This record gives sequence, structure tokens and C-alpha cells, in this order.
Amino acid sequence: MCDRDVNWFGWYRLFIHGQSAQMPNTCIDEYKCGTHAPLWLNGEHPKVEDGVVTRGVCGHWNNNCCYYNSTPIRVKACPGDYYVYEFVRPFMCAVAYCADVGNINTIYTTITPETNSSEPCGGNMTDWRGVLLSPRYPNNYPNNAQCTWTIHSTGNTTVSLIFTDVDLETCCDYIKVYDGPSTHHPLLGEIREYRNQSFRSSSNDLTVLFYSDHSVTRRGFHANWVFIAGM
Ligand SMILES: [Ca+2]
Repeated sequence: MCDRDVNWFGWYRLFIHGQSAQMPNTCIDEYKCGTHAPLWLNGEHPKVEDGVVTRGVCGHWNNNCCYYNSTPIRVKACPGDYYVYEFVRPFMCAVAYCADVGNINTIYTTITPETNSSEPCGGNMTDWRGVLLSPRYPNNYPNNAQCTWTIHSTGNTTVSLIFTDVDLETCCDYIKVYDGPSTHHPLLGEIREYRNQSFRSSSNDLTVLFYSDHSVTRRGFHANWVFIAGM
């Protein structure tokens, strides 16, 4: 993830899964927060009576907790026990502001982008054979896409799915294939690059999820499915 790609403007409050969160003010391990060099707050959080304060921002890289001295940001404590941050565009990639919840050990990245694609995608497929394509294939897929296709066969048949082309931003966009009628069923595989992948359901249904994050798009994927008699 690269927070340089975000058009930061104004003040931000951090949430993780709906819980209020704050920036960590201790060094964060490299490759955390969904990025290469995580950005953490180099200083204490203010109290409400301190008003707006300015704090340095460090990016951990190359075994140096402050290898990147990112642009300082302004921070304010708000009544109600939370903080707001005036994030600014970092000058390098790949770095991202971190958020953490004190009583949760997991550290996630900061802002959860809306993952709704601006155009419809996915669907329920019932033909005995067909083609699955990423949105706009063979042109580049959009950012923030999240598509789910479920392929339903009937009777004593299973679904075979063969990928014939995959071109994704390998760090951040992916395809997942599930053995059943939803993404809550067992994962058969995750795809980030083309390796002649093929899958077969153990019963009637196969589900395919395509996800793209907020930046960098590529051609996407092409796959063929066919029903096969016999379990
Ligand atoms: Ca992407």
C-alpha cells in the first residue's frame, strides 16, 4: 500500500473494524500495516487541553525505525477519548500510516477504502460451460473492485474451472476460488499470477472472488468453466 496515492485533505479519525483507533507511537515492524515501511507517530499523543500539536512521523525501513522522516502532521485529542490526525501526502512509496487498537494485538493499516466497485460485476452462472472475465477484460480492471461469481451445476456434476490468463498487481489484487456456493466455503486457492491454475469443485458449486485495491490496475483474468459428470 502506498499512502502517497491518497489525496489527503483535512483531518482524519482512525477506525479498525468500527473500533476507534490511534496511530502507534512506537516503532512498527517493517512490512506491517499492509505496506513496506509503516509510518508511526514519533511522539506522545496530546491531551485535550493541549489543543493542536505537531508530531514527527517515522517510517521503519532497512532496520532503522526512522529511516524515512516523513512530513510531520498535526494531531489533536478530542473529548470522547479519541484523536484526529491531519494526514499529508508522504513523499515516498511504499509507506502507509498505521493504526492500532491498544487492546488488540493485530496492527492494520489506517483508512479502509470503500471496496464497492463503481460498476456491477460477478453473478450466478448456471450454463454448463462459459467464460469468467475480470471487469473490462482485456482492458485494465477498475480499482476497488470486489466481484463474486458463483457457478452452480445440478445433479451428479461438478464444476471445472481453468484459468487461461492472469495479470494482476501481485502485491495487492487477487482471485480466490472456493469449493462451494459462497466465500464462506473452503478455499481451494488464491491466485496472483498465471501458473496454469485449474480447480474442480467437490460438489455442485464453485465460487470465485476477484478483489482489487485502491491503486494500480492490470489486465485481469480470463477463465473457462465446464460442468463435469460425476462427483
Ligand atoms: Ca491494485
